[in-house]
Amino acid sequence: MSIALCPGSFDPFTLGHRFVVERAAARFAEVIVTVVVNPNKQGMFSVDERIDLIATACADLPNVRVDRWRGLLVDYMRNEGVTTMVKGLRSSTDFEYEVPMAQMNRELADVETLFLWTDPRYAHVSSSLVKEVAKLGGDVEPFLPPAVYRAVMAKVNGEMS
Ligand code: COD
Repeated sequence: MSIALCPGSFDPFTLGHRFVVERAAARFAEVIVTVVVNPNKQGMFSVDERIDLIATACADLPNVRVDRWRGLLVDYMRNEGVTTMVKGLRSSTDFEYEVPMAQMNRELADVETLFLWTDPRYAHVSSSLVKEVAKLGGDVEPFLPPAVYRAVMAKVNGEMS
C-alpha cells in the first residue's frame, strides 16, 4: 500500500492532475506518475517533454517520480511491485469511464484503484479543453503549473508563426 501509481496521458499536465498527485503524495510513501504512451495518438507534447514538465511541476514533492510506459498498465505495475492506482474524478462521467477499467485491472492483476475527487476549481479542466482554449487565444494560465503554461504558449505561438 506504500506506493501509488498515477497514470495518464498528461498532454499536458494540468493543475487538476497536480492536485491528485499532491493528495496521493501526502498519503503514500512514494508516487509514480506514469505517462502512458499511445503510439496512435499525436500529442501536443512528446513523451520526453511531458515527463520533463511533470518533473518540474512536481519538483517540490520529493516522493514523486515520473516514468513512462507503453502497453498494459498492470504489466508495468507488476514490474514495479505496485498494487494501487490513484485516479482523479471530475464528474459522474469520469466515474462511468473509470469503473470498467478499475474492475478489469483488479481482475487482471489484483490491482486496486483509489479515486480522489478533484478540487471544484479544476472540475472543468481537461488537457484537451486547455489545448483548444489556448489555440483559440483564451487564457489558460489559471489551469496549468507555470512551466506547463509557458510550454503550451510556446507551442501555440510556434504553430501560429
Ligand atoms: N482533476 C482531477 N483529475 C483529473 C483532471 C482534473 N481536472 N483531469 C484529468 N484527471 C484525471 C483523469 O480522470 C485520469 O484519472 C488522470 O487524471 C489522467 O488523465 P489524462 O486525461 O491525462 O489521461 P487519460 O484519461 O487519457 O489516461 C487514460 C489511461 C492512459 C490511464 C488509460 O487509457 C490506461 O490505463 N491505458 C493503459 C493501457 C491499459 O492498461 N489498458 C487497459 C485498461 S483496463
